[in-house]
Amino acid sequence: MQLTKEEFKKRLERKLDNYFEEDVKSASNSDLYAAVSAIVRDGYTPQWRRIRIAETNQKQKQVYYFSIEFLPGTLLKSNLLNLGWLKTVREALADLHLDLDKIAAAEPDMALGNGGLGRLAAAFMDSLASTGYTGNGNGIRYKYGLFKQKFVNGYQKELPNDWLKKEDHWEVRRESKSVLVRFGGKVNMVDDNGWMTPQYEGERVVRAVPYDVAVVGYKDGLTNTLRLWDAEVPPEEELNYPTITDRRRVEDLTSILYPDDSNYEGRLLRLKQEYFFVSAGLQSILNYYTKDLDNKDLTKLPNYVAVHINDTHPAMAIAELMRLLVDEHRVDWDTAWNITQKVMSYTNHTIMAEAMEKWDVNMMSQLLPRIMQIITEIDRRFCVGLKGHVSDDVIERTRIIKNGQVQMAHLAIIGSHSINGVAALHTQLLETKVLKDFYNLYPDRFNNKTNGITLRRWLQIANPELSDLLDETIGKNWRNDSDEMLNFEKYYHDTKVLHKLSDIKLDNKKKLAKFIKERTGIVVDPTAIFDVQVKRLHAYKRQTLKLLHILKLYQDLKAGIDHPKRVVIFGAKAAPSYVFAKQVIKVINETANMINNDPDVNDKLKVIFLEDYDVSLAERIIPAADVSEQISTTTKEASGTSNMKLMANGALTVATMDGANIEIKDAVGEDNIFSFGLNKDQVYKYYAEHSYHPREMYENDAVMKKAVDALIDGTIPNCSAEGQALFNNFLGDNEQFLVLADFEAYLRAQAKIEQTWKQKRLWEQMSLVNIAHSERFDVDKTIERYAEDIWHLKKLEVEKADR
Ligand code: F58
Repeated sequence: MQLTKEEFKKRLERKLDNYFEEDVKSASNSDLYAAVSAIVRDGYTPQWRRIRIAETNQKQKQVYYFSIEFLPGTLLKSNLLNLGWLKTVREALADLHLDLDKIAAAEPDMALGNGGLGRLAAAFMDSLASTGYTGNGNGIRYKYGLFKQKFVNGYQKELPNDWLKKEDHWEVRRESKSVLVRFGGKVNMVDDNGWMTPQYEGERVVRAVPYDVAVVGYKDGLTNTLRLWDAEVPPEEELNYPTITDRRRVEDLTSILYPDDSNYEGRLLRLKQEYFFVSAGLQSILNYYTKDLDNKDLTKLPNYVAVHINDTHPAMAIAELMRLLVDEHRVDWDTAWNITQKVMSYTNHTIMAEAMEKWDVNMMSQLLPRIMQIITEIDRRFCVGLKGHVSDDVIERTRIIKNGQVQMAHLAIIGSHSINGVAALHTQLLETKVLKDFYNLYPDRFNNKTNGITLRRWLQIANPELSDLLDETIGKNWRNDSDEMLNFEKYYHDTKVLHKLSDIKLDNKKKLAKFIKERTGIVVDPTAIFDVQVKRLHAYKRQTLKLLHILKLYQDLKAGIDHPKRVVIFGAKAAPSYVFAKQVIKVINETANMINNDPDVNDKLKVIFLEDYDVSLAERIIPAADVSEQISTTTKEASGTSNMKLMANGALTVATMDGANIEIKDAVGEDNIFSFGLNKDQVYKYYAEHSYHPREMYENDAVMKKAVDALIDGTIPNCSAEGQALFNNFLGDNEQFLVLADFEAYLRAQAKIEQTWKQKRLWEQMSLVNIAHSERFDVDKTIERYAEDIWHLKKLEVEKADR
């Protein structure tokens, strides 16, 4: 739908008047945000409805992406972009002396995720709609999103993220689509006309109410739905929840997002959350299938429905679908199992053992007695089916229930037709190491789907200047067809384009410098190397290695050894219960404080740890980065996605050959990336032979020793305990992340970065190559592969006028 500037201005005046009795001059940014988002909503609502009707009429297969996290960030600019209105609205507002960026900043981040996994789920939603596939998100409407991070005396403090305090302008409550979810009680199987049927006793019934968020596809795309469930007391059950505490317990179910990447607290609540959104989602799918599509034959379900399990958190979907089919729809077990396997597919996002979910059988039996029975039966049949075909050892290693625990990854694998990793190396490690037994059992189920990013958000929205340069050089069609970005490489020798590229970067760095000044009071030089590491704080991601590099640079500068100017920028949240990660934050903050206030260093080196890294902050930092730090211990980072975003914005990557870094190197070529460090075989050799002795390395390398000693010799003030903790960690023989083993190679890579930085033209050329090849990580390409290989979807045929 076209929108002219004049029409927009008229609508804006009307909305401001109706909603707030304000005009453009008197309205606050928050009022303006509400008014502009209302105009956007009016823009997509009719097509959202028409597309739902088209879906029902065409009865084409749909995917439902089940994820306990979705991390869309803010939606105003992305909805404007996708409607094709961004430029018009920006200009119309400018005519009125208003700034779209300031208005958009009034939108709270929808931070219903921790990191990469949640962000990927949001990118997939955007991409499904943009590529024309009917894809639905299914998740939880957390009242509190990922915590707000504050630094107090250098320590991370967590504050609640009350993102719904101001009403959310995108969600629509759909009470009529509510369903009931049952917890606890006892279950007795009774014979009902020859069908063993569960009878529940003393269970708690919770009402799941969906809030739908429109997912507006780019230009000619669809408008799909992200359905997030809230928990309420069912009106007909009020008497069973007589006290405020009883009611609060129900509301608590969807109160908080677990902020933990390493280990879980409040496990029972987490288990409840998992079952809650899985059961609600599947019930609403079956309601749609049997009622709206009027389909009574459930054996045909896989022709219409694909359910994707994003990591193991929704893996109970397998048992729940079995329950719904067998208990509620009276489908026999074998048929139901066949349907379930065809419907379900599963993505694994990590090989880290501690993140592999396991649930206590007792806990599950109490909370979900019927589900536990069903899982027990799946496990029994799995073992019986394998008996005699493979060794008993293999059966023991692969079965679902072991040592009183339910292994969720095993359930996900056994109940799905497809299992994928998120980068080539990660998938290879799943097949050959972590899930080797399963790969031997079901080789055809395994496949790789390397992650992607939405270039719409990370280039078009976050970096409009670079997007304009692409338009001017290669034409505008890259915005629809990312393959065309490869043509940018033709400008490798074009001095004018290279200069423009560096002007744009400098401009973005100036903006970030201004923001840093506002936020922290620290002045940074925009002509310095902006060296960026943004991701969750985790030992395997090795912010610690960066810290040691900073200490080494500092020591050099103090000793009069010169280096090009550098600003190191961190953004990272630590899980609240992750002690080591929080110690790292404290030491980095104290190191930053020391360096930033040391007149000897002058402004040769600055260290900036920005608080509260989230999608919005990422949009400010990433376009301004020169160097992208991707330095995880090889084999540990499944894929990484900030690596792709930074590359698309022309940052040069310093990388271990881990996750998708390998594919970045393949795309840009060895000369356009700074790769370093142990390879996977060397890492596994250390583990297998227990041959990692970091203390020897430390004793034999004076430079390393000096940097590491800074942690304990009083160099860094106010963090002796934390410094000591890091020191002990680095030198322990069982330090799994091999920080010191990569130290020297990392310094060499950094020295190369400094040399390259001095050759301005070469740097710009490398940057250009990285931008051009980021097309490889366009999420739309990733989605096409999922749609074709895993979900078997066709695009919805919708008249252009109906979109
Ligand atoms: C991330 N996982 C991977 N998990 O670490 C990263 O390499 C990958 O690029 C990304 O997934 C997308 O595939 C991740 O973000 C979580 O945050 C989980 C949240 C719930 C608890 C367990 C960790």
